[in-house]
Amino acid sequence: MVRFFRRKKGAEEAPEAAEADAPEAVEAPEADAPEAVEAPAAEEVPKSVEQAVERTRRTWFSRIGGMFRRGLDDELWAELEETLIAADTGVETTVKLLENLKERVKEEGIRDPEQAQEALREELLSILDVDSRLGRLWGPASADPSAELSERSIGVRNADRTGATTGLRIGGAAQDGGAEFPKPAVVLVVGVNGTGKTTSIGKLAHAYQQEGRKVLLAAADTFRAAAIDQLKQWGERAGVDVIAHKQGGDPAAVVFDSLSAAESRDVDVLIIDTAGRLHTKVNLMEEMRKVNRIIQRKVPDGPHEVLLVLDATSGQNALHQAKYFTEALGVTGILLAKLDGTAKGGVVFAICDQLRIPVRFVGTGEKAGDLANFEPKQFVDALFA
Ligand SMILES: Nc1nc2c(ncn2[C@@H]2O[C@H](COP(=O)(O)OP(=O)(O)OP(=O)(O)O)[C@@H](O)[C@H]2O)c(=O)[nH]1
Ligand SMILES: [Mg+2]
Repeated sequence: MVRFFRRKKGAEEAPEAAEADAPEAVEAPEADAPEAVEAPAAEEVPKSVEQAVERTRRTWFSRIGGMFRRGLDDELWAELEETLIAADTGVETTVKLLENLKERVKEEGIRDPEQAQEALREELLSILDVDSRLGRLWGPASADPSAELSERSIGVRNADRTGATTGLRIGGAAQDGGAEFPKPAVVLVVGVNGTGKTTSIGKLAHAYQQEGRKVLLAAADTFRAAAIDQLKQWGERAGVDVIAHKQGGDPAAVVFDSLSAAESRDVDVLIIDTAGRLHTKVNLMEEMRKVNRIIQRKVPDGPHEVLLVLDATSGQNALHQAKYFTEALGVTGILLAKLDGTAKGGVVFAICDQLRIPVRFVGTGEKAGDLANFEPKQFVDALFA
């Protein structure tokens, strides 16, 4: 699937002064003044998921067909195990997967290599089938009536969310009228340092902006001045405002200000960037919980999504990080960044199997358009293409 981006609408707003109701003992937010900036390289063709998993396919999965053709014996199972683990599928997940597969081959009396390989694809797909209705923005837009019911019960829209211009399903596409899109929708983005949080926020901001949603970004990663500048740059490129304080400021105060600004500026989507590490005396999880509390004080049903950004190139480490964030913060979705940068895309199976949290997006490059929804079938097909 190749998606094209159109040039963004030239609807940049004059920045406003920061809100007056900031808590005391907080520095006045800096004026965040995106000037008229050139549109991002919007005509570039974004990298597709197929391109992003090409290395994983070529390095590992392309061998699998040959293995099956040599016969369904112990050697096959051993080779498969080795290959899947090498592709970062994780020992636990791989062992479970192969046990299920062997059992199926036995029970169904499968002798045909092609049929056996098809069974492997099905088993891989079933691992990715995380039936999760977590979060308010990115849940499945299913035609299944039972899904419709449970979605309604937690207040999630069940409309077609395909973006009008980006092709991304990011919730509340303009053509839906957005009746049940929470306003402002609050997305809290978390993850350890360097995973791709700020870049991914830039991509999401760009996508929402393309759909005609008014976006505001909050620079609650106050750990490094460069982090604030980086978010501002993405804000400029996407043509959206950024609320920022100075380096070393209280992240919760930035969040507080951004929530006030979101209200007064009639913002549709507020996306909050957070630090992946802090000065040693502050516990990162405590800080994140505090940010969460501030959000809930102003937006009782928020944050509507807690997006954990994982780095696909960090393999099984990504999983350890994920566990620690999900336990502390109630993560509702995962964005797997840098899928294009690894030959070990099998990590997606380990993540889905072990966390049972939906992977909503994958990062396929460093550009604004290099973001795709994660579609299990498309992903497995790309691995075996
Ligand atoms: N190839 C590729 N690179 C990416 C992707 N997403 C992010 N990056 C790169 O990864 C690096 C780190 O990204 P950041 O967005 O700064 O990561 P971060 O999590 O905000 O980092 P900290 O603010 O230090 O915690 C940058 O060089 C990005 O360009 C992706 O999907 N593909
Ligand atoms: Mg960052």
